[in-house]
Amino acid sequence: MSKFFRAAIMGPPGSGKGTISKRIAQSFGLQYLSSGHYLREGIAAKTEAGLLVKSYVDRGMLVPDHLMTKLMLPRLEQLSGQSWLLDGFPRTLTQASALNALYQLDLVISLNIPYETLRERLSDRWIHAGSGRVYNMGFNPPQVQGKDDITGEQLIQHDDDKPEALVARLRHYKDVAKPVFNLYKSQGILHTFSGTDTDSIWPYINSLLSTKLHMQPADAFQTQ
Ligand code: G5P
Repeated sequence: MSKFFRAAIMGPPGSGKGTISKRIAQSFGLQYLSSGHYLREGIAAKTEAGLLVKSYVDRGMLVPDHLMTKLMLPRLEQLSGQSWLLDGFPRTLTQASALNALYQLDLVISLNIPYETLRERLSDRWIHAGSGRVYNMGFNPPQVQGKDDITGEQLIQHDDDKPEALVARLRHYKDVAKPVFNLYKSQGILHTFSGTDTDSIWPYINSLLSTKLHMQPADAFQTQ
């Protein structure tokens, strides 16, 4: 195993990748990189690349592989000497192969959540655009309805959480995820967690990571 711990989390839209990644980052001190967050940053900045990305994200389509690798791989380069967790990248076999050529992952977490659960969660999801803080009107509602807890600013819904975009996102996810799972399964690093609620799945993920990280040498998280 490499000196630093490198992991990725995969799952369909609304499966809880973001929620669980934040818990992992907080509990285990990993750097956390979310592809969706970086894409939304580009969209908000209204750069040429951001507008191109928006045309895919709004339709629930995957952003082309060459744009994704260009977005994510340089960020990982900046984190050389640190342990990290990727949320939402890689999503296709091309992305996984590009990542694999540079880094050997230690662990891939896959979240397996029923469709009906995903649909309910996403239709109830609200976001603070500035920070990316995520709320769910049932699971983790804001203190004041429609307002961000920290800034008090108005919450919004993503265009790609609307029903038509959601169905397209789920279909694409299934098609492209299978060969990626096969790759990681063949490397013996894929761990799948199934269930309908994050709080029930979390103790199993927490326990797996505690075991994996405990096996690392004591200096595993020192910088180079
Ligand atoms: P993203 O941003 O990566 P998705 O579509 O993969 O987006 P999403 O929608 O952000 O994933 P998530 O991170 O899996 O979902 O889940 P989450 O945000 O933590 O939880 C979803 C909601 O459920 C939240 O409101 C949360 O509070 C709530 N929740 C969590 N657990 C529970 C629970 O137990 N119970 C209840 N009731 N609620 C719960 O990507 C966006 C787009 O960017 C592009 C694509 O176009 C993609 O569609 N993109 C890429 N394209 C190509 N390649 C890549 N690598 C790409 N990465 C992103």
